[in-house]
Amino acid sequence: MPNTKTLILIKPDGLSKSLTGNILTRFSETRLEIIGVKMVKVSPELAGQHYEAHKDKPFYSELIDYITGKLHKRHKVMALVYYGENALGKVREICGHTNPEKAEPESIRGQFGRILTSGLFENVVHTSDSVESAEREIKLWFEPQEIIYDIYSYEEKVIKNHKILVWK
Ligand code: FUP
Repeated sequence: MPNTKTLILIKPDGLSKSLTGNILTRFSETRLEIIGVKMVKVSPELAGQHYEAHKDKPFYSELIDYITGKLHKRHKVMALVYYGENALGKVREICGHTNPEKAEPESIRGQFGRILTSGLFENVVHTSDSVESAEREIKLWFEPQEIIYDIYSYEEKVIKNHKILVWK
């Protein structure tokens, strides 16, 4: 299996339930490498770009309230990039099905997710679902210098005498 990379978000419900340590332990069993990590206060703009594909869905505005932290009054998300052999597949398996009721009981979403009365899946973690979405999402959440390996090409730009790195 080739090496791949994937974005993981520990969503506001995961943080408010104090699941960070538990979730990271589950991922560490894969022996994959963390190549980027940070806490993010998610803006409505970032949330909208991340969930662009769902903008016409009935649950879209609640989804934005969820990821920006409005729903849990906990305005932060932990974003991580994992890298290694079949990272995408291994991480997806540990996370489980998007719908917590369909997720394997021992998966993160099966253990800790729930469905709100509104129908929204409160599923603790996000993870990329393909090589293409991983690239789009990692470039959305991280700057080139925040990732320890050169996983995608980037270029240097000079803005007001400051050098910055931007994804190509
Ligand atoms: P995933 O790739 O597993 O993050 O799932 P999707 O991109 O399909 O869905 C994004 C988010 O929308 C999920 F995390 C939860 C929410 N969602 C619902 O609440 N109801 C649905 O029927 C589908 C998705």
